[in-house]
Amino acid sequence: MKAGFVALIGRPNAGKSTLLNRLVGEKLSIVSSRPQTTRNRITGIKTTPAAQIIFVDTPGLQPGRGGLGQFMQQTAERAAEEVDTVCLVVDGSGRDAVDELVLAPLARFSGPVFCALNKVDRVRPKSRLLPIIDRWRSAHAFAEILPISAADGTNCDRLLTLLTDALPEHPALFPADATSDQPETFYVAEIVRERIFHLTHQEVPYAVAVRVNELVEHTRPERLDIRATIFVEQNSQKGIVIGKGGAMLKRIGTDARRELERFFGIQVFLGLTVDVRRNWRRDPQALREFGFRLTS
Ligand SMILES: Nc1nc2c(ncn2[C@@H]2O[C@H](COP(=O)(O)OP(=O)(O)OP(=O)(O)O)[C@@H](O)[C@H]2O)c(=O)[nH]1
Ligand SMILES: [Mg+2]
Repeated sequence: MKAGFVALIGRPNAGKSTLLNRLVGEKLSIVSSRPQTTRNRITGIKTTPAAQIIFVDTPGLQPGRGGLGQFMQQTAERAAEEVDTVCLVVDGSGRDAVDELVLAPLARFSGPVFCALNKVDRVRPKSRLLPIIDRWRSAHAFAEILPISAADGTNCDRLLTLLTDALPEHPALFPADATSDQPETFYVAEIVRERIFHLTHQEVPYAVAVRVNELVEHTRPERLDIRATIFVEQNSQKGIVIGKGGAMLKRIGTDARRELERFFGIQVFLGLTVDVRRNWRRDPQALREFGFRLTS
């Protein structure tokens, strides 16, 4: 049996979370078309008869500004220190620069590093990939550089095989049916946040934090009762998240509830309220309260 940890690191928006979901086969990490969607270390566990791989999704590597930005940067850098293998995820459609921000954590890492050139479904003709592969090959001694598409699955099975082969011989670290080690409350907060990323614009999604206040499972009839608060930084943002006559909040709630019902497989009641916490992204106490604290 092989078992171990694989960190997915890379620039914001490269497709790390999409790839984690693809490799695990379940949607565990939220995705949006905007950079800096992921804020925490998120695990996704894939167990096969011969191996258990714990994928670690991370915030995009980016110079961190403010308390939250620094937390995100440190989270990404630390993830690359405490794993067996690193998989660098690059936007292979050409936009990601080959720079120190990405190369420095790789240089510090002593284990094998793979490079997944993602989004190749967007690259035509495929010969356009060759100079990009060359650039990355000369930047670091990767164990392998593989063009993939996390969106359509191209080469993802191959990547899974390569990453599995690189793991140490070890018994499983988690039960065979585990898919992550995040608490349910974290998952719920993330799904609400993802809906806000999809439905609001500009600064609003970045100014949002979601805290689950209550999550109770009822039997007969089976139902999950969830109460959560959406925190924003300013009154104007509160107005946007609530919307005219409460229309936006209702839409966020309905969309999130549908997804949570799919995930948990039971009926869900989701009660959402919106509150202002001024400048929470720079407030150490609020950051702790919203779960942005380094654990190691
Ligand atoms: N065409 C195409 N789009 C992709 C692919 N993988 C991801 N995307 C899209 O790229 C965007 C960013 O994807 P994410 O998975 O959120 O990227 P990320 O690296 O986790 O981003 P951060 O969490 O912000 O660091 C989303 O709109 C995805 O749908 C791919 O293989 N092909
Ligand atoms: Mg992400």
